[in-house]
Amino acid sequence: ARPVVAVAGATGAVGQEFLQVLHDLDFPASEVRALASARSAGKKVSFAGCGDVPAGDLTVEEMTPESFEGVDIALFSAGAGVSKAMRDAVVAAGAVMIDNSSAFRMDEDVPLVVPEVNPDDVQWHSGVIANPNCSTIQMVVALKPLYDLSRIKRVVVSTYQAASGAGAPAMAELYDQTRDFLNGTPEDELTIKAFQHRIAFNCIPHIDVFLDSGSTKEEWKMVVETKKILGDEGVEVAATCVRVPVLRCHGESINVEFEDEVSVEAAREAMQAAPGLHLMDDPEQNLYPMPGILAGTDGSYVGRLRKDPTVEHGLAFWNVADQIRKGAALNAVQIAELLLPSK
Ligand code: 2RA
Repeated sequence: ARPVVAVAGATGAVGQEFLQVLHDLDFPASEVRALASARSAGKKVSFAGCGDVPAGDLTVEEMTPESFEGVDIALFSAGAGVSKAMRDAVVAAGAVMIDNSSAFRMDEDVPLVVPEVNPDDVQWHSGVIANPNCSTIQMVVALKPLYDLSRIKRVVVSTYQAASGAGAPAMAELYDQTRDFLNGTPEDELTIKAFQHRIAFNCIPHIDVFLDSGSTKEEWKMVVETKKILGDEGVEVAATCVRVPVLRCHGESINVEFEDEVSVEAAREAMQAAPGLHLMDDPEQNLYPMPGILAGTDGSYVGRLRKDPTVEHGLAFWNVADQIRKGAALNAVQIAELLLPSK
């Protein structure tokens, strides 16, 4: 029978994109339930339909433990607290939770999956599969074909992260604050809520909380999640995560050090053939991925591929992906596709 799918957090930026991706992939659902907090219950969310579910408005239901009766797949993006509160009810109902929050990513019994990288890990789930952090997903899609050429010893990554990572209100704040700033509104009268400082015409080297190590939790996520997804605790990752005034796509500058020599040509060929990866790389034509033009796309995009001569076996490249799609909603629905009975 076709699966019943619940979207938990249906009114948020990622929740809305879950519905869009279910349609875009024509996910073979028999039913789609839109769940959110009591505050949103009764709201209508438009849905273009998928599987047996026709296009039309879905009425948002209040998410309670009982919401998951009869559900097969529960796509979650409602914050770590809600995922933790609902986990037992989802699993008890016999559903599989695919969780976009950071709640369970590093749990021993929870696979952390990017379908292009470690699809087989879904096989050992015990009710919950975690969607990695957006900045990790786009990077490991690019690293996987390289890792298969030669084991990666070390990755240095600097991120240029879009406002969307902090949700729809943060995107609106970037937009409105930029207009206000251009209209001459004094700094102390600008609305500054989504980030620690003004984001318009600014960059903020602070995403999530600071740890004792001096890194932020966002940087820590990129380190530990990359190891788990590649299945190699020996891969060293040094990350610096920065918020930039861009709406939806994250950019990442990535340097990779290998155990053995990897030529640019071999890397280019491997990346060209890799699933989910698109090379946009022709400097003579000013061709490279840019966050301003890749919103709404599904791939992880690579450009500026070149030798890194500062280490024995090094490459460097630039990487862009849409944070809400491949960085969250698309990756989660692709995980759900892995759970479907093979055709
Ligand atoms: C951010 N990666 O960009 C974090 C959470 N989505 O804010």
